[in-house]
Order: sequence, then structure tokens, then C-alpha cells
Amino acid sequence: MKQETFINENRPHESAIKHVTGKAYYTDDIPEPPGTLYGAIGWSKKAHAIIKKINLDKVFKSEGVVAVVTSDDIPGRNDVGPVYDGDPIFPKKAEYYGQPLFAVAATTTELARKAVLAAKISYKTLKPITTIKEALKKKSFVLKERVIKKGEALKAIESSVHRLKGNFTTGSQEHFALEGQSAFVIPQEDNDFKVFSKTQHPSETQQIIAKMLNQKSNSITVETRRLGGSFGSTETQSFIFAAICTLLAKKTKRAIKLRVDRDDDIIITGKRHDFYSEYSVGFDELGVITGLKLKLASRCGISPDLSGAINERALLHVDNAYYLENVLVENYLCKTNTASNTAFRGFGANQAMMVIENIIDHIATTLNKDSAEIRRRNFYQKKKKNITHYNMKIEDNVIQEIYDQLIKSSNYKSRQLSIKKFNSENKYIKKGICFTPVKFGISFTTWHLNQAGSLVHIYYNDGSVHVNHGGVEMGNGVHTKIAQLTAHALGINFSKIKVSATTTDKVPNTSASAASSTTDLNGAATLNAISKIKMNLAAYVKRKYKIKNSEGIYENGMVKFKGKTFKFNKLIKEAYLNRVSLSSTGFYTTPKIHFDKKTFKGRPFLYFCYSAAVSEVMIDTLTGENKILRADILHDAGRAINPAIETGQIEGGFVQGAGWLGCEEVVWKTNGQITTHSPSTYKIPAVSDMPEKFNAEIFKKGINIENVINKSKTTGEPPLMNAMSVFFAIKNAIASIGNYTANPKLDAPATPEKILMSIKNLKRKI
Ligand code: LUZ
Ligand code: MOS
Repeated sequence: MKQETFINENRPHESAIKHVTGKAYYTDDIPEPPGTLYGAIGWSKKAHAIIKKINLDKVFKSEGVVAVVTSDDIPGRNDVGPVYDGDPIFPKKAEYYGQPLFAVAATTTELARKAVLAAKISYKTLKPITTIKEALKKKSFVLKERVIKKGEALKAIESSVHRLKGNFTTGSQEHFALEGQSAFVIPQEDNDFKVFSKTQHPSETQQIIAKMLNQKSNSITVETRRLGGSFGSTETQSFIFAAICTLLAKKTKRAIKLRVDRDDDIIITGKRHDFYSEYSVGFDELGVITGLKLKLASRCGISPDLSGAINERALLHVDNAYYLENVLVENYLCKTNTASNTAFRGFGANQAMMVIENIIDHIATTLNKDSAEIRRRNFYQKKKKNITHYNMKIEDNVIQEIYDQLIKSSNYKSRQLSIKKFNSENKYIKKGICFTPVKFGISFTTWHLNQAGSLVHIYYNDGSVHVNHGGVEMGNGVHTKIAQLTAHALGINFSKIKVSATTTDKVPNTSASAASSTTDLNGAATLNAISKIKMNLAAYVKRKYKIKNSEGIYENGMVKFKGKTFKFNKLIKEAYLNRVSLSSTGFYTTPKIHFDKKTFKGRPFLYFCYSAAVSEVMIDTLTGENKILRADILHDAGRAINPAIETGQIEGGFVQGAGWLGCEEVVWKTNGQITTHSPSTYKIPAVSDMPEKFNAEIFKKGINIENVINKSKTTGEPPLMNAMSVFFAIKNAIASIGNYTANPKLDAPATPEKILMSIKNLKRKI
């Protein structure tokens, strides 16, 4: 009989059928108790202003309105900042266009949204700071600047054979998750609140609401069944919606649903940090970097939010896959009068990786060499050149193997030749190709967040299993993968496992589902809980049947001890009748990691994910339009628990990254008003923007050398960065116009306008 293992196999997402039939409950789908009211938020029309008066008379009188809340209704902390203050729920002074000022509850969502428009707010307008450059000039920062250093960068650059200088910008990005921000709150007895929230972070939602209400944490329960995508949009920025919704529920003593309109969602919440960099690099004849000096400045918006951690992850990824001997980086966290920028898949790492990739590209065009070859020459190596700029020894490096395999499987070299030929024969349409690597560090860089809990029950009646863990299902497949791990560990069918909604009263003090770590951490905690139940069962078997030192082998619905075999269900029922506990909590902490934030040295990551892509694009030099013709990706997912789900992440991440670097452009007017607040003005990739040929493959030899569940590696964030190859393929296509002799200046995103400007600029140089 073929043994069913339920791991290392393609299985559909546990909710796949519910997703496509519309039967899956998202926060907004939860059935409402009678008397439920609906919320809407009134927000600032000024980016920087003293609020002289908020006159809500007409709002109160508006049809269907039951209650209005302002800062006067907040008994406790008027702030939802996760690490630092700076994100008031309702501020005294408006600091960005779109900042919430008050909220209403009405009998329908439409009436609530209509009512907020009746507010009369008088402002004394102040001058806003809206750009990174302005903030740098005025020294407007959310946190202190930071300098990190390894070796002697300035000296090394000075004495290099070649030197280059330049600047580079990557743009912001709206998360645009299918499901927007939403919350649903039901008041309970004793002033307790049951909060359903679209969030990656139920535990912090609970803390934030408790502090706002001046109530104990045990009076607030937050539950999250699933998210329709999130990508960092609700690591912290869901808090204000859950908080406002709870405030309305407290005031009205009725259930409140707050589902934010797409435009309001985009206007109120922060996005990816755009980064501006200046670089000065020294390199040798081979293109190997000898010294690097960087200035990295990010647009943080009005508050710190997670910007400290995001900029830190940027500093930890200025190397990408390259060995840097001498590095000096200055990092500035710019405060601007725009919504507070926040976590977004990649969390600052990809912005920094783009900086070094742009530098390598600049080196390659300067030396007139193949950029893939220059990249390869700078790779970290195995026995030497394997210490990062933060002093961590890299022990799991497979980038050379990935390079070799992908360059071959993608026919990079021959395609490069035919592209050059195509370009010499075509005047207006140009093609480009590029290889880029990815190395991404896995673990929260904030040490204490690397912990997780789980709760596992086995029911005696039928041996079915209920798992609850601290991770949030957001399309990442965490529940599917943990159910697979559970089925495997207990040797029973996948259909007997139920993973239920994440909730703060089952597993407490959880970390955000973030940092690509959700399955690693919560999967390990679940296996820990299962091993404790197995110990209970082994102790019982030892006691009853005098079988010694046997842990039991769980396979195919059977449990084998030395000399005795049980059907799983029978053992469970028997254990129950003999008063054995069939339930346990589990806990996990990531081993080996430590990091000194002051000296910027240590081992912040348990392991690295490696990946690479080769992309081929076509541009129209008359219109600036571009198209991805082909993308080949080779991604190290270790020993993947569910290759189908990982492949979905690898493909989806790439397309999302291509959006960030290609068509998606967030635009603010000089007065701080965001103009790209709906799909009419903000272009995300569509089905037609998928690569025409798309080969996303998992690296077959991949294995996690660390003790991670199933020796797997996560696929959460790293695949996004494979899209760097698209951007530099576009740059390569532009460079063909100057016969590859000059370096085109191109900032991200490479929109048609930017491509046309780059071409114009290049033609002036040649
Ligand atoms: N969130 C966080 C993250 O709090 N710390 C991190 O290191 C991180 N990394 C990636 C994504 N989210
Ligand atoms: Mo994230 S960027 O919420 O892991």
C-alpha cells in the first residue's frame, strides 16, 4: 500500500472551493446580529493644518445617523502606533491628506458615507513637506539617522581602478489587496468586545483596543478567519479601523461593521516606502566591487509606524547576493505629510536590493560587459567571501548553483545574441534581457517576535483534530500547510484536520503574520503541541501494556508501538476512557539568532532564501509601452511542504514585483493630496500583463540546512524580488538604442513616461 504522507505534495488550498464559489467568509461576510450599524470615517482634506473647528451638526442630522465619535470619546490612548506614538486615531492637528478626524455609525453603509460628507471643518493651513528631498533639506525625520560601516569604504573607493557615482529612486506601491480594510465589532457583557478584524496581527489589535479603552486585554477578543490578501497592509494599518469600529460599538452598544471604500482605503493608509539613494562605488577591471558608499533615504510619512524595522531590513539587504568588503551606509527616515508608509512584501529589503542591482548594472554598462557575468563575479562564495557586512557567516549559499542552472535552462546566452540581432534589425521595437539574483534573510529582525504558539485538540468521539495557531491565513496557505504537517505527524487523513480562525483567546501573545515566517514559526509550534499529545499517549500505552521506550509510529491511520498496533481512532477513544489528555498547547522560538542593533552585528536571520530570474521584455520606443515576453524563475523553497502553493507564491510575487517596478505609480500633488486613489488612476498588473512565457520552478536540490519544519524554506516575500530582472531588462532594451555604450538613467517604476524620458536622455548622451 502506498503510504500517504500529506507532505511534499501538491494539494489545493484548504479553502480553494469556498474562494471560487464565494462561500468563504471574509470579515464583511460574517452574519450580522439584528440592529447592526455601519460605519464611515471623515478625514482631513488638508495635508498639514491646525484644525480650528469640527462642526458636525449636519452630520448628526443626516439621514440614518445614530452616533458620531471624535477624539472626545476616547477614554485611553488616542494612538494606534505599534512601536512608537505618532498615529493618533483622531488628531488635534492634521498631518496628512486623508487622516481620520471623526467617524459615524448609521443604519446603512451608504448613509454613513453620505453623512461624513456633511461635516464643516475649518483649517488653518500650514506648509506641508511632501518629498524625500524636501525632508532631507529640512532635516524632517521620524527617527534618528543611522550610519553602518564595515571596513574602509572611502579609502577603498579612492584607490579603486574604476569609480562611479549616481543616484537612484524606487517608487511607492499601494498594497491593493482584493479585500480592503474592514472590521466588525460585537459588544459583549461586562463591556467586553468581540472584534473581527481584517488583520495580520490579531494580538496587537487586541492590545491597541485595550489601551484605547483603558480596559484590560482580557476584555478584548480579536478573531480573524482569513484575509483576501494583505501584503503588509494590515501588519499595523488595520488597527485604526478596528479601533474606530470598537469605539462606535462602545458608544452605540450595538454591533458595528466598518468596511472601508477602496478610495478611502488608499487615501487613509500608508504604502510601500519609496527610497532615494546616492551611491559612490569603486570596482576593479573585472567589475568586482571594492568599496561602496550609500545614502539611503526613505519616505516614511507622518509617523515611525514600522519604518525603523523597515529601514533596518533595508540596511541588512544592501548586499543582496554580493560580497561587500568595504561598506558605508547613511540611512535617513524622512518625515513627510503623507500617510504613514508601512510594511509591504519585502519590507525595505527589495528597495535596498534594487540599489545594489542598479549599481551592478551601471558597472556592467560602463565596462560594456554582460551584466549576469558581473553579477556572478560579485556573488558571495562558499569558503571565503562569505561574511556579510553585519558579520554573519553565510552557510547555506546556493546562489552559484541557481545561477548555473537558470542561465542554462533559460537559454540566456543564445537568447541574448538573438535579442542583439533583433535590436539591430528593428528601429522602434527593442528587446532586453536580464538575470537578477535574490538572497533574502528569514526571521523577524526584532528578536522577541520570533516566537509562536499553537493549540491542538483531538476529539475522542471520532479522532478528528482541531488546530488553532497564531498565524493568519491570507492566501499564504498557512492553514493548508499546517494541516498537512498535522496529518503527517499523526498519520491520519488530511480531511480529519480542521484549522480554525486565528483568535486571541485560544493562542495569546502572537506575532504578526509577517516576515515570511508564519508557517515556519506556527508550524513548528503545532508540531510541538502534537508531540506533547503523543507523549501522553505513549505514557498511557507504557502504563497499560507495559511497553517501554516506544514513542509510537503514526502512519496510515495506525499507531505502532513495539509489539502492539492500534487503529488511531481506537487508541484515541481508549486513551480518553482512561483519562488521558488529548489536547495540548505548543510553543516555538527560533534558535541561533541574535543581533546587536547598536553595533549592527550578529546573526539576525536563521537562514536565507535564494532565488533568481531571467526576464525578457520588449519596449516600444515611440510610446514607452512595455511587455514581459518571458520570465524564467528558479526558486529555492527547500523541501517544499506543498509545491503547488509555493509555486503560486513564486508566480504571484513576481507579478506583484513587476507591478511595483513597472506600471504602478503612486502620485502626490505638491499640496500632499494623493491623486492615485482608485484603479482609474493607479494601474496594477492585469492578466494581460503576465509574462507571455512563464516558467516558475522550484530548485529541486533545495533543502534547508537548518532545523526548519520539513527542511522547507518559506516563499512569502522573496519571490517578489525576482521582478528586478524585468526592470533591468527594460533598461537593457533602452541601452540597445545607444548600442550598449552608455548607461541609461532610469528610475523605478519604469512607466511608459519614464521609459520615453530615459530614451530621450540617452539620445542626448550618444
Ligand atoms: N515585520 C517585522 C516584518 O515586524 N519585522 C521584520 O523583520 C519583517 N520583515 C519582513 C516583513 N515584515
Ligand atoms: Mo509583511 S511586509 O507584513 O511580512
